[in-house]
Order: sequence, then C-alpha cells, then structure tokens
Amino acid sequence: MRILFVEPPKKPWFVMGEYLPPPLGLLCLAAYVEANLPGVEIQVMDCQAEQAGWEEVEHRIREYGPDIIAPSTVSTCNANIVLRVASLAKKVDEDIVTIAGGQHFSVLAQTVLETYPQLDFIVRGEGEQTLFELVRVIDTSRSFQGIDGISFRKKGQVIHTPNRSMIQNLDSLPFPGYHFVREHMEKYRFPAGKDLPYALVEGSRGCAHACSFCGQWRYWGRCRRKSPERVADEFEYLYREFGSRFLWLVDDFIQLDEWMARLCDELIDRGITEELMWFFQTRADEIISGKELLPKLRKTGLKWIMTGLESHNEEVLVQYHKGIDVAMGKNAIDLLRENDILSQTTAIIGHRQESYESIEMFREWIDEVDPDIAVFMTMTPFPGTPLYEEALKNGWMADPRWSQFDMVHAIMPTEHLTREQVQKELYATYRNFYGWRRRIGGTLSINEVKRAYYRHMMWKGFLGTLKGLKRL
Ligand code: B12
Ligand code: SF4
Repeated sequence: MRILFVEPPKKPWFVMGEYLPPPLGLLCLAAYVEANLPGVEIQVMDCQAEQAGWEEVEHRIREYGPDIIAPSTVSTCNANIVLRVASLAKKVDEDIVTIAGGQHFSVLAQTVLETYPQLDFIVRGEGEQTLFELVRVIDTSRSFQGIDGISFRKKGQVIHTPNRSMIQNLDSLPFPGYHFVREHMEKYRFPAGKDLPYALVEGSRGCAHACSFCGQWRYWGRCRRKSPERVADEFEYLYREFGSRFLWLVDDFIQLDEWMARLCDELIDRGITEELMWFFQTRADEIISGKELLPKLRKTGLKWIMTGLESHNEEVLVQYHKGIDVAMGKNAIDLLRENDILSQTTAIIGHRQESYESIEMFREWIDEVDPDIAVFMTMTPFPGTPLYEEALKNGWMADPRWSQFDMVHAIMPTEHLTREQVQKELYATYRNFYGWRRRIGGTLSINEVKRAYYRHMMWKGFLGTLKGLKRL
C-alpha cells in the first residue's frame, strides 16, 4: 500500500513576500499513518519546495504508483487545486483512491461529493485517526460505514458517517513527519523575517472565542493543548535535527499564562534560545493580561507577534464577537514595542456597514495605532463560519469563486460600497499605510527584525506587488 501526500502547486500569499513554509498538516497525517501502519509506504511531494508544476505532479503519480492520493488544502482558496490533483490521479489510474480533508471540504462535504466525481472520500475534522482507519480499511475490508468522520459516495448517494470525537491528549500524537521532507528542510525559509531555516510547530488546537468571521472554533472546538514539555521537545528536535532557527507556533489561541511561562523555562533550560527566533499570533487581551511575561518571551527569542485588531469601531468589534475593544489594540501594540517585539496586526475592511467615511476613519486609526506591520484583509465568508451562513442567507456573496477566497479579493459588497469599491479601498489602504515615510522608517528601524522585514519587502516584492495590485 502506497500513499502520496501532495502539497500542490500554489501561488504564495503575496502579503508576506516570498516564503516557503513546510506543509505541517500533511506531515502530521503522514507521521500518524506511519506510526500506526508501519507497512504502508509514504511519500510527501511538496511542489513548492521541489518547484514542481502540474506536469511533475502527473509524472510523480505515474512513477510512484500510489494506491491513495491525499492533497493538502490549507484554505478555501486552494479547493480547486485539490480537485485538480484528484483529477490528475484519476487520469493516471482510475483505481487510485482520492481523499481530501480540512475545513473547507469538511463543511461542504455533501455538495463537493455530489459535484466532483474525481474525489472519493472526504475526511471531516481532525484528520489523524480518521485517515489511519480509512487507509486500513481501503487496504483490507473496504467496509467504510464503521469509520467515524468520513463522507463518501455509495450507489450514487452521499453518505456521512457520524462525527469523530477529538483526540483529547495531543501529546499522544507522533511528532510531525519532518523526516518526509528532510531534503527540503534547508529550503523552508521566511526571508521577510531574517531568512533563517524555518519550520512550524503546533502547540494546541481550537479556540475559546467565537469570532463571526472565523471557523476555527467550530472546526477544532475549544482549546486542547500539548504539554509545554512536549512543545519544547518539538522545538528542540527541529532546532537540533534540522537546524531550524525560525519557528512559527501556529496555534489559533495562544494564552500568555503559566503554560507559556513553563514553555519559556523549558526552552531556556535546553539551551536553544541563543540562536532561536520564534513567532506566534495572539489576541490583544492576552498580550495585555500576560504583559509580565513579555520580557521573558523576548529573552527566549520571541521577536515577532501578530495580533488581529480587526476594526477601529467598537460596534463592529461587537458584531464580530471579537471580545476586545479598540483601546486594547493600541495598548497591546505599545506593549510589544516597549518589549522590542515586532508588532504585526491584521485588520478587516468590508463589514456590512462599511462606507468611504468609515474606511477613512479606519486608516486614521491604524496609522495612529502604528503597528510595525499591518496586513489588511477583505471580509471573507469562509464556509463553516457564522458569517458564511449569514452571507448565504442574504445573497451577499457576489463572487462565488473559491479561488478568490484569499482575503485579498473582495467577495461581498457592503450596504454602501460595491465589491469593486471594497477591492479598490483595500489597495488604497495598503498604499496609504505603507507610504514612503513608513517604508524608509522601517528600513532604518532599530528593531532588527523590522529592518529585515522592510528591506526584504521593499526591495524584493512588496512594492512590485503593490503596483501589481492596481491591475488585479
Ligand atoms: C500554517 C498556515 C498557513 C501556511 C500554510 C503552510 C502549509 N503549506 O501548510 C501559509 C502561511 C502558507 C498560509 C497561508 C494562508 N492561509 Co493559512 N493558516 C495556517 C495555520 C496558522 C496553521 C495550519 C496548520 O498547519 N495547522 C495544523 C494542522 C495539523 O492542521 P490542518 O492543516 O488543519 O490539518 C488537519 C485537519 O484539518 C485535517 N486535514 C487537513 N488537510 C487534510 C487533507 C487530507 C487529505 C486529510 C485526510 C486531512 C486533512 O487533518 C490535519 C490533522 O488533523 C492555520 C490556522 C490553524 N491554526 O490551523 C491558517 C489557516 C488555515 N489559513 C487560513 C487562510 C485564510 C490563509 C490564506 C488564504 C491567507 C491568510 N490569512 O493567511 C493563505 C492562503 C495562501 C495559499 N496560497 O495557500 C485560514 C483558512 C480559512 C479557510 N477556510 O479558508 C486558517 C484556518 C486561519 C484562520 N484562522 O482563518 N497559512
Ligand atoms: S479569530 Fe482568533 S480569537 Fe477569534 S475565534 Fe478565530 S482563532 Fe479564536
């Protein structure tokens, strides 16, 4: 039995410049199958790292001859690419079993399986145990009904087995299978940071909040955490075994609490903080309540934090169920600056009541908050979010192409602006924020990471992309 996991050819998300992250989700799945079904042969094809296009994908399928093909989705905007991998597999050999997973396919399992015959199975929700059982059954009995968490077709009908319960002890999972991409580990880079060998670590799954535009809390449930010791083990493994020096802790809900203090102690005790740089995203309220921990985090190499501030308008924050207020945003950014931690914010334009006036106020606000880096996104109704349900009910989705759901393309109009106007305002907001003063200030900043980021973004990509944005 052979499985080919494929990270398909994708366009990078331009906002971060050129970067190459490892396909963590696939590596978690591959490691779990390997640990539980040692007889199964596994390959992970990372098209980004291999600089492989669609011809190479087809070639690899022919050459390797997998029984199962499992592509990675990451986000809704990649859904069509996943289906293309499945089509290629079927073109090469009808008998190859094609499996998709992740949030997008989990939520839309019924429609997808009704519409796309090239896809045989959808693994809904947390993937490890379900995929392992599915692989075992494909190899043996082919009686799928008893596997929780899958959707498939049987005699023309789409069958959904009951949801699978989540893995309670995340420490029981094997380490992500970085060895499957060993030959690429040198290539995984995030040049907009400090161009250090780069890897991802997952410390928890789920979130205790319930933002209306986000599906993570529904998909993963409330937060389950690995132990700090286990997370430090993964940091150390990547640091020593693969030379990774820039680590992204990808969790959705990072808390600056006792757990985090223990993780810092573990990293210090293991003597790996001297050369380490790491990054996470967390909420403004966490930065404020955990401010005592910031110096310690900085000491361990935590040099960059991203926080979603979303809006300048209190009412909109309430509408989003964000659970923070406007003042907290500025407070959090100031705290990061005081601690010499690069501050990156995300903020959204295009909420239902958005108008030219409100966007003008938004721009003034973000200038005043003055994060080191700001990422602006269009309000995007991802399947699985309360916003998606509302948008569907009210017919707001003016652009239904999944490929456009990348938070850069405007999907919905507002009560006062057309979709095209929202789009133009996004570009204008970028140009406004990254005016020449901020760009020059960034390249000369005393913060080393900020300097590196601006130098990279300004000369390698971002300026060009901003010009390109006018044409999009
Ligand atoms: C790392 C990451 C990235 C990396 C991806 C690196 C890579 N190649 O994998 C980068 C930086 C490239 C990225 C980009 C984007 N991302 Co991103 N990203 C994440 C992040 C932080 C972690 C993903 C991860 O590795 N999780 C851990 C693994 C274990 O979970 P997983 O991937 O979901 O996989 C598990 C299950 O879902 C399932 N599964 C998933 N896929 C499959 C496939 C098969 C075959 C099977 C059987 C099972 C299965 O099994 C896995 C194990 O349980 C998530 C947030 C999060 N914490 O999950 C956002 C997230 C996935 N990104 C998101 C978005 C929107 C994007 C962008 C569009 C823009 C943006 N704002 O970042 C771009 C898309 C660019 C592109 N062209 O792909 C959204 C997706 C929402 C949606 N429904 O579309 C998320 C959920 C963030 C959020 N809170 O909204 N991202
Ligand atoms: S946006 Fe962040 S805080 Fe809000 S529900 Fe999603 S993961 Fe949690």
